[in-house]
Amino acid sequence: MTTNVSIEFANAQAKYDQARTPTEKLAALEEMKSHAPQHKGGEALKGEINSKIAKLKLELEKDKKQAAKRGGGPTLSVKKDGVGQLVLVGLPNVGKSTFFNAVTGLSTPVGDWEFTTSKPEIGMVDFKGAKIQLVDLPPIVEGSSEGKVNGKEILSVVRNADAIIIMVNVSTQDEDWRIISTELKNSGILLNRKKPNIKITATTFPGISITGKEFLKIPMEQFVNFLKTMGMHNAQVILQENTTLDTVTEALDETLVYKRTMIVYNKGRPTKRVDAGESAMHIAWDVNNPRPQEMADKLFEVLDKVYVYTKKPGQEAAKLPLVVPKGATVLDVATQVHKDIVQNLKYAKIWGSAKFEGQRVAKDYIVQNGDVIEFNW
Ligand SMILES: Nc1nc2c(ncn2[C@@H]2O[C@H](COP(=O)(O)OP(=O)(O)O)[C@@H](O)[C@H]2O)c(=O)[nH]1
Ligand SMILES: [Mg+2]
Repeated sequence: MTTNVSIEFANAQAKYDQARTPTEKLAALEEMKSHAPQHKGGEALKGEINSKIAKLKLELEKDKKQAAKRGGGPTLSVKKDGVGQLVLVGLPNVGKSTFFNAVTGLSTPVGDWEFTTSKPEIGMVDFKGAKIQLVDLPPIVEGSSEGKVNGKEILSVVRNADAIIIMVNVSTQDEDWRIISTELKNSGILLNRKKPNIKITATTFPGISITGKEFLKIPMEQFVNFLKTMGMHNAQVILQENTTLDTVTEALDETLVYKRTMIVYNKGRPTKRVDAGESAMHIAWDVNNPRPQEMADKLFEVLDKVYVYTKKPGQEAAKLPLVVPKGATVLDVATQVHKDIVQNLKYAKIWGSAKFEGQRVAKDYIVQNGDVIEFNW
């Protein structure tokens, strides 16, 4: 565009050049507009930006009509089974199938040939009698997100999984991680983080009202302009965390999915971790010391669920655990057991996480791993 511009403008322009989606481009253009020079040439530049914005708005409309499938193209699906579905992701030859066989007890082909695994293999991992589904996938390579070696199909399985196990080779771990996280990101799969917390609701009042302005880290005008560009003219916005154009862009992008991840380091002893986000889990693994039991515990932990045992008054607790989402209450557990219990539940007794064994707790008590719950109804 022009040469005589500020650093802020140049930064925004760099963002524009790197933007992948129309929404990201729009956000960058809005930022460029607010940093456009004030001198005469600046007006022409603003005009140029405005016409780009108008064109993108049309593109965005078209995109919406094509439904929210990022990347589009071929997909593959693996039917879910058990208490949760985990997928094994990694570059060729890193040892995924070897790990898969060790924890599932199956014997799918393992080998030095780069593409030994050519389709998803499904296995079940025993966790205290509950079954976790583990899917061994063909490898991810640079360019998978563009369709290289069935990348679109493979990544569509990853998108649909409950959580992801990423295996890296210790001697190339940073490069492995860079390639895998980039391919996942390009497919709209973000790891170990939450969607930015921005609530936008349409209102019947004209204009945009913002609650939590102190969280806005960009000029108000830029923010409001961006929302209007995105078609939001009458809206109530609630901000609860620091907000920039990047975070709003992400919050508005419905094609993104968020997954919990465990990084498994193979073929050597790791001396540091890859930068996979705060909530990522990390574990070293070695085929000569496979520790299937410990792996099963870790796989369950990645799912972010809780296992409990139910019992009837005067009887033994169930042998098989019941698996519920983390944060589930006594009432949530009852809902999974029987609707009669839900309707007539008076109270529950808990052995395990309660202050004392057999303590009476209310229906909204949050259950913990290993709790025994007795329903009284
Ligand atoms: N040294 C070593 N070799 C391994 C380990 N795990 C797997 N391998 C070898 O690495 C090669 C590729 O393994 P495979 O499980 O097929 O990898 P995949 O392509 O990721 O499924 C095979 O020759 C395995 O025997 C490990 O922990 N240590
Ligand atoms: Mg394999």
